[in-house]
Amino acid sequence: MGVVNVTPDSFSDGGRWFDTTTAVKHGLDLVARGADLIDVGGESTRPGATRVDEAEELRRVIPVVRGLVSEGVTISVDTMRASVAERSLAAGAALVNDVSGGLSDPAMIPVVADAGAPFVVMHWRGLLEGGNVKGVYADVVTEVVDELRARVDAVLEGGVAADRVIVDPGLGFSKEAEHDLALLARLDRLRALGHPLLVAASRKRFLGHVLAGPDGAPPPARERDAATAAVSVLAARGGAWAVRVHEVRATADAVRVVRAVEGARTPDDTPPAPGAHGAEGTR
Ligand code: PMM
Repeated sequence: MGVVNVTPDSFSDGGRWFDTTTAVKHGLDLVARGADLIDVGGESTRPGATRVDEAEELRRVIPVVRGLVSEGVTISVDTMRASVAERSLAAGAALVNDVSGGLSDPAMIPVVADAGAPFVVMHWRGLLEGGNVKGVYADVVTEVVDELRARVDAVLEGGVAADRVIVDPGLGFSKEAEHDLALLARLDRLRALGHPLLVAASRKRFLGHVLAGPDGAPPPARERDAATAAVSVLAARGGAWAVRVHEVRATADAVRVVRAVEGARTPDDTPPAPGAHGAEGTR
């Protein structure tokens, strides 16, 4: 899933694809580089971002959805507003990606249910205004899994079919780097929810944290694409359905390599037991 943020202020690419023509062209470029679908968003979710009004969000998103759909691109719309989801679906979008998992707008779940569209339900503890006060966990993996399960139940109760629900741990949303890493270490627990899993790590703060130099300074967001591709490999190995990324080429190549190596396994290829070669000699 390639990202097209039609915003002046997104965290890693704000302002770059802000007019319709540039945004459509960027979406097509991402498809050429290997994206299977494009996630179009008109509102930044970065901490402290001010919400855009509905009319402005529609103005940003709908022409880009239309433009890409007319080119045959599969579109996901990244929005917390039911009206934007509804208009995007009418314009040909295939999927709704709501970072609030239907919590932000009570009309969202009925709109998605009526349309029969796939719905990304992300783990979310509210808007990130005033710092990361909600990002406190005793056991982040268990809490995120439990809270996601509760959201999935609510979405199903609202009429969305079970086979339309996609889950997402919401990396970086009310989470510190240690929380994001713990979640990536246990993708199996998220997979056990029984729904396709979306992993959206691209260029996020926790990668900056991992890559920080001796002075503690993280590299800028646009220099985190190799790190993002590493997460894409982990996600592919962990059985994720999709990864949401800003720079598609590195991820598409990385995932193809994972697939090729996995395809080269023969049925009797059992991996060696841990430590199996330790006794024979350390080189
Ligand atoms: N993160 C961002 C935006 N949309 N959607 C899903 N499903 N999951 C995410 O983690 C997510 C998202 C913020 O990233 P950006 O502003 O850098 O694109």
